[in-house]
Amino acid sequence: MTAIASSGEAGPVRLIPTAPVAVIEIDNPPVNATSQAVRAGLLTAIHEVDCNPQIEAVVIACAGRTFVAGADIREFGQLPREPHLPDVIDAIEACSKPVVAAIHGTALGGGCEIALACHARVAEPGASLGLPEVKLGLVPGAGGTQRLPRLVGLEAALDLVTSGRIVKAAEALRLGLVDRLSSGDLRQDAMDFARELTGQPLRRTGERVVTALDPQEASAKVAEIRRKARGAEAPAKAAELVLSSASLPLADGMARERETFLELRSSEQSAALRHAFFAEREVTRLPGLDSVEPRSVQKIGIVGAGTMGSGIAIAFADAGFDVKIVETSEQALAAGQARIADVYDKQVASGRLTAAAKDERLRAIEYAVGTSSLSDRDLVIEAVFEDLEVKRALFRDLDAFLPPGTILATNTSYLDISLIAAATSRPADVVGLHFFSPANVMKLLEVVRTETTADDVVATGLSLAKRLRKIPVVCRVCDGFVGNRILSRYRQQAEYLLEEGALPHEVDAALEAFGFPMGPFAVSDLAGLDIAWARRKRLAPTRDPRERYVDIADRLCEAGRFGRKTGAGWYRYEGGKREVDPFVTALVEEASKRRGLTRRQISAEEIQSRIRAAIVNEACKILDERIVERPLDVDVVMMHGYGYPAWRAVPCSKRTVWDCSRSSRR
Ligand code: 3H9
Repeated sequence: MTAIASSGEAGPVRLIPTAPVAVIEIDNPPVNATSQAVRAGLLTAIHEVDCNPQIEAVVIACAGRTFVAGADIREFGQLPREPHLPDVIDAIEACSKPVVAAIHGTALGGGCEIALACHARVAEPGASLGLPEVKLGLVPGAGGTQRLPRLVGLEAALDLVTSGRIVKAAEALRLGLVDRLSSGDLRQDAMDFARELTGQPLRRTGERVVTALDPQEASAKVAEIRRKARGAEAPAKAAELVLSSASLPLADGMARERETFLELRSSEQSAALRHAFFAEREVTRLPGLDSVEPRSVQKIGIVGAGTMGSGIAIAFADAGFDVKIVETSEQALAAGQARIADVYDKQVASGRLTAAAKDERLRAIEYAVGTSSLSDRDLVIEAVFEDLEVKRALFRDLDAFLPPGTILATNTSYLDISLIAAATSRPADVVGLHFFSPANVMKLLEVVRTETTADDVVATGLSLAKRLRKIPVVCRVCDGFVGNRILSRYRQQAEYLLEEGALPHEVDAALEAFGFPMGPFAVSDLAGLDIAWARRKRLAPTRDPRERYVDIADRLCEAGRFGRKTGAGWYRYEGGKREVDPFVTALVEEASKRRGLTRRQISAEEIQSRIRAAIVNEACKILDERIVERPLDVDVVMMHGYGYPAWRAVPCSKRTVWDCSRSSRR
């Protein structure tokens, strides 16, 4: 087998001209993105296939861990350079000989679009495919909105393109997105398929016809997609393009798609989402920790089987760890066990988990009364009552019998971890692992280091996060760490707005329109008002009397309104539906009177900019105090812990800081 280079010997694409079926191999680590060199190489290789009479068919395959994972996102800030991907992809589809895609890893964005233009697709069973461009504030820009519906129909294409959902090979096969799954040797299977296709009419996706949706149904779908996007503009634009595939010839549909892609590529929303994409990856690399080996951790001990402890146990069991959870009594243990079983039962009922997988996860979790059975654990994490002395006593107890090197982690949300570490003889082995509720769902993990935490313990926190498929942010100790500290300022500002004239539903509506999934008062009702109330009562004696303190939440709690679980909080819930409650309106108006404030109409814009300014202000203080190393750490916390809309310029981006300082001068 001879290999000739298509774009210079060192190029990322080479044609392996085996006869009668050749292979075009893309080798552009880490993810075979379609950089300019890849596009140029592909175009040359396809021309060579067309011209070489000995080649009857060709397979496009990739070296390394994945098929093409998309266009090179790093090039998006620059002027587009020829050859453009749509032209390369058109050339693939127009090839006079069968072209088969051999897909392993992920075929995403431009990679999926290459596969769509091939005349057939074979995928490894573990492969996945999708058009995630909307997650970058874009629409597919190389035919995805036009060819996908031609292959899988409008309904499925609308779902995939507007959500950016990635499908596994089995679903792709069911949808018609791939033709075959490989039985073992992917390249050989693809070559065999290509050979079968020689001499037959070419299966060009772009020549297929799309059945249109009923116009009313189509516009209802676009309206629903726009509503769900809560201000992000790409999904609805993608939907319109997909729908146009039923009426426009391929070339016209592609031209419209390209125009929209280029317009969105230079939008602020896409710039913000690209910042988020790279921030999520950069956040896992902490300066100074690159060469530090994490400790080996497989056996996890969890103290406390309440809501947090149970969620943490599920997160570890889901990631294949060996978990042991302990409680102080059989009764508390049984309650925890029931809570865990209930989460898995719901997952099975909704089809997200098979019964066999549930049994396997349940088997991974052991239950015991008392801490002494934790002596074989590599890491023990406490999720007990939020009280410093309770936690210090527990760590003193654990320190007495756990072998040297066992990591002691605390899931505290606010307490000073240095004081907890000081209760042990191994402060270097103590770290905060702050999960967010529900711990098995939320992506964010704050890894909190004290002045004495060893580097390899911090590195272990980062590596655990990766195994748990969470996004870690390393920070130092302060009240509430990054997320809860910012949240308390955000809540405080929301309460000031109540005293000055807004009502809870107006604040919530303004922030939901800004892009948060829920406003702060609706979130409080969901989480329950009682825990924060208990904390406020604990802190009351040390609160600065000069601080502006809004007591509406205290009065709600005094009235027994702890949120959804009691049927009332900031709202009332009849039949589970959130409703504005005149009782709360009266309480808010009384609070304004007590403060001596004349209530005024506050616009949604003012609500949004004041809340945003409160967030940015606290973020700047956090950076100033070196609680985190970089602005992107704060951005990641806000996006993944608090639903800050990533398509907005995130809190620490230059754009947001500038906007906030401008609006505060108005
Ligand atoms: C598109 O295709 C537009 C087209 O429709 C039209 C064009 C005209 N570009 O995530 P990882 C880097 S839009 C550049 O840690 P994993 C990433 O930054 C694109 N770089 O690995 C990281 O670098 P570093 C549509 C990229 O195994 C390294 O690769 N495609 C790109 O956890 C490893 O990444 C997407 O949106 C890229 N496209 O996950 C897919 N992708 O080591 C985006 C990755 O320096 N990518 N890098 O930090 C992903 O979803 C994941 O990276 C993937 C691998 C699932 C592929």
